Amino acid sequence: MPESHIATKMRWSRADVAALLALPFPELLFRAQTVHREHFDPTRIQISTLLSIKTGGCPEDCGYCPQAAGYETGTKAGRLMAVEAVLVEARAAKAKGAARFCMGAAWRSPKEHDLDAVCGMIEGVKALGLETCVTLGMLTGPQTAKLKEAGLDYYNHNLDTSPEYYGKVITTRTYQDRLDTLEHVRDAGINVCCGGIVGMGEDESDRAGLIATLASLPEPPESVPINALVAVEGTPLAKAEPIDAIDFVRVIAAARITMPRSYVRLSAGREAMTDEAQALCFMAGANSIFHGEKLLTTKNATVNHDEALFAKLGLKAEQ
Ligand code: SAM
Ligand code: DTB
Ligand code: SF4
Repeated sequence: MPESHIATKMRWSRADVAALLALPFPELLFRAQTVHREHFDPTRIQISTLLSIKTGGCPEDCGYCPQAAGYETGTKAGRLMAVEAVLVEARAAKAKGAARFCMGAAWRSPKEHDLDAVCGMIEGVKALGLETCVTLGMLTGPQTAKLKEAGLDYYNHNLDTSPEYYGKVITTRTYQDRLDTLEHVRDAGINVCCGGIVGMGEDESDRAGLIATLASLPEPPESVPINALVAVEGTPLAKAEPIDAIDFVRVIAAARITMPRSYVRLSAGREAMTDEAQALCFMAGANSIFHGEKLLTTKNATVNHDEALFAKLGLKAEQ
């Protein structure tokens, strides 16, 4: 199995990752912690805040998503927010300790005039001294160039699951579409934020396939969000069996070991997690979270709860 210190130049096969996921838990955690400490201070957590700048009414059919127009989820579709309203939220996020401000839009891909408006938001948020991230759906090469020019730091575009399981969850675009956008983002010199969702009925081999694909991209993503499905009533995945907490920690550990220099974000799903499960995620190498009462449309762990958890675990926000 590949050694961690040369892993950035390494290609990880699905079998390699499956072998990691199957390790005895103490062994897996020890390996993840060893790799984590080679590259990071394990007591520091990167803090990002999310804002939905354009909610609902999305033409895509992602089986997990409350914002897809085709599902009755009670999500109210809105228009793109005004720049000034976004900046009010960004200032509040900064005051609460966020270092990065992530803006999400429920689009298949952005229209040109919408992209121009988002560029204005990026410029405004950057001027506050925050890092910027946006997730807007599929992009062309010229669109990524425009975002780079506006000063965008990160683009979030998730592969979500293994290539094989993808078609069971989404039919309106392909895995290759996702990979193409990721290539445009990388070519434009924007940092890549790319991860997936677990707890969608996939098996362990699909989880291994997702992690192996992420780790074997030409460059691993700088930021790897691992989401536990937030099962929303009205979506096709509303009744999906929740992932076992230990299995979730295993996925975090595998992401850490295979992408040693990346930030691994314990992303959606924290609201439903115990403190103990979150603590294990941090011990397995997770070093980033979304902070704030809301993700895009669903509830996040509360700010008060996070403060208490960080104090209990001796964790500090990375500035
Ligand atoms: N529309 C754009 C796209 O899909 O690329 C950007 C916004 S979309 C909501 C961003 C990501 O949120 C998705 O790729 C998915 O990984 C994650 N996501 C959406 N709904 C989720 C849910 N119910 N639970 C966990 N993650 C979810
Ligand atoms: C990511 O990987 N997770 C975030 C962010 N990137 C955009 C989104 C989570 C969304 C959870 C469901 C919701 O709140 O609508
Ligand atoms: Fe649309 Fe993104 Fe939700 Fe898919 S995940 S339905 S593309 S908002």
